[in-house]
Amino acid sequence: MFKKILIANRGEIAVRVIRACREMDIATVAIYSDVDRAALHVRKADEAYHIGPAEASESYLRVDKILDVAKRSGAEAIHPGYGFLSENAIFAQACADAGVKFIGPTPASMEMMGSKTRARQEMEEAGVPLVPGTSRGLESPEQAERVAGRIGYPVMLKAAAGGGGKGMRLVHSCDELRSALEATESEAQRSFGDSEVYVEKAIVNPRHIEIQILADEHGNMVWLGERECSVQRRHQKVLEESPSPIVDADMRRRMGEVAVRVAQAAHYTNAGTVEFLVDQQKNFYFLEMNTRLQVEHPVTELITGLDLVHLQIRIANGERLPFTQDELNIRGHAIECRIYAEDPDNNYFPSPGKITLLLSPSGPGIRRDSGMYEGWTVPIDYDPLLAKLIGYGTDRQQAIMRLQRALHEYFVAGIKTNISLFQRILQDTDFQAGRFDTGYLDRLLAKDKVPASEHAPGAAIAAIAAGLFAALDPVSASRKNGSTGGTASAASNWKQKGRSEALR
Ligand code: MV4
Repeated sequence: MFKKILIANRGEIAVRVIRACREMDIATVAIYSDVDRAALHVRKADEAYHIGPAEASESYLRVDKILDVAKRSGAEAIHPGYGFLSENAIFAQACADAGVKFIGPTPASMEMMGSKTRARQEMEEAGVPLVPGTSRGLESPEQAERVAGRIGYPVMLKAAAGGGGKGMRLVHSCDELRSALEATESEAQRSFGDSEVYVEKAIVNPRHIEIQILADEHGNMVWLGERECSVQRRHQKVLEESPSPIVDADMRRRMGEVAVRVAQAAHYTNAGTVEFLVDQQKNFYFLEMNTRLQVEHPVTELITGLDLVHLQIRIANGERLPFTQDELNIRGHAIECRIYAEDPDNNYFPSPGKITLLLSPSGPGIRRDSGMYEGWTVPIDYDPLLAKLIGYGTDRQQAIMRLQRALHEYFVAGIKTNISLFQRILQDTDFQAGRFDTGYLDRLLAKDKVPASEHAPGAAIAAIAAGLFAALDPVSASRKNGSTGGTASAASNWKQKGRSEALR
């Protein structure tokens, strides 16, 4: 087994990997930029190396600096986490060339899945269900019109080098097609340096459901159930759960078998995720494969009882999968909330700054993967994900109740977070009934919007003023409440004191 692993990442995922390494008696090496000197992953690792300024392009994306740290520290393997260099085939190849094991798939698998047209060609060959469309770049507007006419509007134009919602355009009719194609091509050229664009039939109000797979380096592969990821905003997932409320045992097995077929066609190794679009008739279509450990992997860990990071490391070490598909059981229900440093009252704009007070939830059925601590300053330079709060229960109802309780316990002061959004989602009747698709969250947020003309700030200001008065002058407030002092009010005085401290 490896004796030392470098974690080429930051934040909660770096902490997650460090935890697995500690359990496996593997030493850890952290890297950090200027603004991450005091970050949690740096404090938890055995060693830490400064690699440059805040800009990711000069630090967490610098292949040369990271491999230099691997050499200096004697790390034998690199875990890339998610984001940054995790899906970069050039980085994976550079690791191999430097004699450092990349904990993930081969550069060839990553390249195949990096090009969406290449992936479609290979998957078509393997008999994987695809959304009707082209598996090669469009060669002319006339060809685009022919294909779109044949598959029927609406259609989706997509950049071959895109993915995750980048470089996509919905086209409703033939009139829009030419200008949309030109716009998508020039945007693809600007964003990815590759103007290749293909077309697919647009699935209206789809669900986004993905299958976790694991593959060892001896040809063994398993699927680990699905994750329902439809609750998202602007292609940023907000809440994920497993099982999906709409997937039954038969659909799960069929999706799992297709996901394994995808992985086999890609000669895939290590952990990966196969994304599907699911239409209103529950037909599912291959969309793309993510060649990394994903943010939402904990929900799969909770319903399978596996540790995906341990398994990634063992697979990278050349070991065989320690179980077969038949030996796997899915039990219970897990839901993950992504806690972001964002301001719900300002269009979910990033909200960096110092965390002045932090009260964190725990207790039955709660897992928290966090990269923050009290006194730490959240930098503006990276993804605003602070923590993941995952609720687990014997069924969906219990997972929801436990999460609601834990969210109530969560208190983060000094910065804004999206914690209140989850209370809103979890109490929504459509969410509770499992009735949602990828448009759900936008619709929910639109419901909350009150026209400016209907704002009545006077009542809210009066209520806040009364609350402040009661908190800052507890003696007169408690006299008004008819309190006569003694032991009962001694307890409540502590509460009053806490409240007024929190208001300072
Ligand atoms: C689609 C689609 C409808 N039809 N493709 C967005 C992310 C990228 N991976 C693909 N995406 C979509 N592709 C066809 N042919 C709708 C989406 C889509 C979406 C997909 C997954 C999760 C959220 C989404 C939100 C809007 C659109």
